[in-house]
Amino acid sequence: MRSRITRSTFLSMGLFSLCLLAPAQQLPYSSTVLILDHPTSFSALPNGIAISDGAAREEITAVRDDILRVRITSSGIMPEDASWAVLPGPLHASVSVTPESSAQSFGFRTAALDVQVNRSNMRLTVRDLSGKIIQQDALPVRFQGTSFRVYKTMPLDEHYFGLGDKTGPLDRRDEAFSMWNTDAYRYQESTDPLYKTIPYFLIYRAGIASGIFLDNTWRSSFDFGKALPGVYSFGAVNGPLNYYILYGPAPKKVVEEYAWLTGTPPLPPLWTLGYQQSRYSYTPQSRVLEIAHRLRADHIPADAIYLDIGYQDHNRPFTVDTKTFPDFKGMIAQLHAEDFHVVTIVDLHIARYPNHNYYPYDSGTAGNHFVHNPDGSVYSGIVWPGPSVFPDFTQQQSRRWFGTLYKTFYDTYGVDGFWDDMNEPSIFDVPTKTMPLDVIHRINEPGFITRTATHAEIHNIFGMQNSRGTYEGLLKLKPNQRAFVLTRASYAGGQRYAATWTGDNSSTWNHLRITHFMLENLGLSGFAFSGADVGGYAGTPPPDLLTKWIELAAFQPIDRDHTEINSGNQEPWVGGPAQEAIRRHFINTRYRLMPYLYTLADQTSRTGLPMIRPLFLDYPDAAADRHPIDIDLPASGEFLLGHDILVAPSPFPEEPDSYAVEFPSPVWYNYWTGEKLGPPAPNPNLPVDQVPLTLNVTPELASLPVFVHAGSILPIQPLVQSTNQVPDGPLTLKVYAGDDCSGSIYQDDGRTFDYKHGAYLRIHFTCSATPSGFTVHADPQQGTYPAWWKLIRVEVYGWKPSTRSVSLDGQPFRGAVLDIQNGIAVTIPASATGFNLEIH
Ligand code: NBV
Repeated sequence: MRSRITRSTFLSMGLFSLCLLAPAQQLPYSSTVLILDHPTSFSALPNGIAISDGAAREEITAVRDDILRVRITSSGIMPEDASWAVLPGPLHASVSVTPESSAQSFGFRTAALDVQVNRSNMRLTVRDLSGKIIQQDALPVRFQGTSFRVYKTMPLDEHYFGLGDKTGPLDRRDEAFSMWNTDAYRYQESTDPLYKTIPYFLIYRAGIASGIFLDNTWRSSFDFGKALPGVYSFGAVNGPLNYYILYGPAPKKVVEEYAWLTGTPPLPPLWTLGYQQSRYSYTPQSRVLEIAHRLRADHIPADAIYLDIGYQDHNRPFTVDTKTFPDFKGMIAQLHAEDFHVVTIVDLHIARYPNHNYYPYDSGTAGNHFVHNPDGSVYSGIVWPGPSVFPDFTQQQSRRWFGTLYKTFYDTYGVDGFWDDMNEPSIFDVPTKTMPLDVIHRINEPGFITRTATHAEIHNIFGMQNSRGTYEGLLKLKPNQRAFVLTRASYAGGQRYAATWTGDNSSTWNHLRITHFMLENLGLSGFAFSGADVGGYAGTPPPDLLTKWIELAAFQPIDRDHTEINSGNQEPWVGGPAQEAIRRHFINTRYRLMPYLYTLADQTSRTGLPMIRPLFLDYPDAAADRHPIDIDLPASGEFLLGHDILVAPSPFPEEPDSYAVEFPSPVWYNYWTGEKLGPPAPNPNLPVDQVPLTLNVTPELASLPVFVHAGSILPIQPLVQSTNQVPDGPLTLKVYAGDDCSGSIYQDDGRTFDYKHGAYLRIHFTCSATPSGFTVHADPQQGTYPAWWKLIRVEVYGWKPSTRSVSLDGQPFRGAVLDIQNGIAVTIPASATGFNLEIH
């Protein structure tokens, strides 16, 4: 049987409109349709199977027992096997499989999965070893010209997460998205596409998670039952049909598998977890210092000040406007002396400014580092500096050259981090907002065939390669300093080079409401170090909105207040002392929680598990039917900071109405008071294990409901005004009695890579309550980094002492058992060999 090849006129697009398009913008579709539904041959491979349908060939292979790869070519020739996202090891990894076929299907088994292709219609079904369907083709794979589409069945109770920074509800179900990196100033809840292309999503159904990663850099699209009910689909306009299937069943395992494929984010410098102050633009120099001084004078802890484009001479990257910044280097030295770090924006476009000793342009031209038009001339587009040229970031040598441009700012001026904006790339005065699709990029890269590629192929990775050039350049300049890069555009795997933010959001309550959805989906998509402009970028927030935003952002990975040009001031003191006091309280809380945040950042950098998380990631069994409770209205405002902290703002933050907090497990504690909540009272209509713990909350401006999971041990430090300061006083361990009680602390110098050679500290804690007493145990310290604390104050919540006698490492201990709100506290000497504290 032959595959069906049909030719049809693409009437729905309208031939007339097609004729009006300039050649470079012409649609990449032809009318030739190829449907893969008549397999002509099957063969076994050591690591999978191959199927032919006429000239078309499909290969399904096992990368690991729990990760499959599907590659399909309509021509029979597999495209180049190279990836910007997948690390070289995983790209070439494979495991051997056990062939397993029947009269109906041809397939194989791994230690985790059963993979079958139907012999008559070529549809793929992936099951777990108990026979549960994980993923199944709903329709045949379809090629149309250069484009392709894959269709999967969409059970009613399945939910979809990820896809990077897309807006809309947390769950992607019933939504559709396209991937085309776009400068989306003032985007709203339905705006698409946005800045990043992360063609990866996590699938979750009744406690079982899997994932799909389409590794294709061309314009792609994802549809979750919007076009065809009961079917989700994905495809791209061109490029390889090459996707990975990741299998959990635990959702965390899928996240870790995606990190195994595409990399984890590096451990960030500690200061980047502090509060950061930004605006477009703090200028002149005196205004920058004024902001810094006010933060210190008002005792608002802060770690970084950002300089937006206003510091540059005529917006030319790698320059300083010496009229407004007469002593740039001195200003930075002064900010350093006051414990601030400085981040400068450096856009990727280089001003086309010949014959003026503008080194970035002159050296880039001499080295032939800029992208070209099809006729071989250098492409030029209008951006902030006026006519500009664009580094060819897909050439290793051009990235290296670009990386050297940071030398003066990084080495001489002492700038601490760099902010890569406009790298979709954004181009002014053209309707497409970007380069023409036929602009020519050169690929000159280990692992890739050396060739040219059009902008249509490179567009979605341009920002990622820009941030890679920045990151790797900074590491070259200071090999033992952790580099900090903040990028707006990126592609899957870009988390290896840069943190990110959600672009030009708005100062509205609705944007505050959707921020955590964006950050959670970014985190599930590899970008764990992310933040939204606190207070909103476009417009001026009313004081209450800014206050609430600062409260919430204190519990999110990157906490940067930023706003646009000509908007009202947005610093923490704006709106008066009463508002400022609330904001200070929450920023103080973040700084006290810094050991917990940094310990989480360390976990993220090793595992890829995000800092801000949807509830189902850590509590997949929260509901009896194991649906993700994040999609329930009561829980839709909630998010987790790590496993232990639950933040529960109103799901509709502008409304004064009370709301119910729904907890993902039966016992939690109030973070602010230590009060124990739960287990829930029995409900005659429900089995005991199905009664959720809920709490009714009346929203107040000055408070934010935050809870701690029973069985957590949180490390807390004395308040500092910046992460440069060594905390003065004991380390506090807040111990919340409960089952499987544990916690840990990770510390190092916060700046260098010395931790890779043993200069870190990691201590694991456990606790248990027995009839005879309450025990808190610390394992011996791992690593050689010295602790800053000499004393540890152990606070225990949810347990009452009887005799108040205390023993430390088996010896009677004289220290007092103090009563604190809802708990007790004992202070003991710290020891690198660990301790065993028993309270009776
Ligand atoms: O550099 C100016 C802005 C920046 O403040 C913002 O954060 C970026 O998302 N930038 C966009 C360029 C122009 C915005 C209109």
